[in-house]
Amino acid sequence: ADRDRMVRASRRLSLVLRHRPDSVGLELDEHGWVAVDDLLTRLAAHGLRLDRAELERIVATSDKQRFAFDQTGERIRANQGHSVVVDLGLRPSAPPPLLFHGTVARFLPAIAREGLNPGSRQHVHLSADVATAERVGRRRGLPVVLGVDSGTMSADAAEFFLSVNGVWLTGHVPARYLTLD
Ligand code: HQG
Repeated sequence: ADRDRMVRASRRLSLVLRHRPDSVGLELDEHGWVAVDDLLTRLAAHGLRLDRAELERIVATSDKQRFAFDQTGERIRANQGHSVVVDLGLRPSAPPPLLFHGTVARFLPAIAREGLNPGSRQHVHLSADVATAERVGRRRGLPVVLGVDSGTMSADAAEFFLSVNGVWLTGHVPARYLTLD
């Protein structure tokens, strides 16, 4: 029961810290941070009572390390996955030669035409290994894993960013760099 409550709270945090801070009357700063006190107050005002210790537990145990506190512990943000425009301050870094993207078959015709688009998020999300990409795809159905020739993309001047929780991010992947695994 407690676990369920923590999972539900974690989903709500993802929603608030990535997509809909306005849903509880919050604004993120330009780097995605929000004051912990404000967050807890606003969540409570919208029916989710969490204390600081519970929030720390969610941050520490999140399977994907979705959230991080700043150095003072006074602010919190999502590590990636935003649709709200924020500058996470990630520096471009050289990707491994091959990355993976997990999706489902129904998206393949559009992906073949347009390449991988970030959709409502700020970046296309890529995984360093097939197993992770399969998990991402499985959220939507039978997973299909695409290989991304990130080495060539990078040589062609595309920028890649590694989020602090190990997700590779890039703006767009043209179809010519994709292979069906
Ligand atoms: C697809 C989760 C049609 C794309 C995961 C994906 C990840 C296209 C969907 C993170 C397309 C977007 C992100 C095109 C891409 N035409 N469909 N041209 N280009 N797509 O959720 O990568 O649990 O925005 O294949 O683990 O699925 O939230 O991205 O299926 O790290 O922390 O459009 O979310 O993490 O879906 O997942 P999403 P995603 P969390």
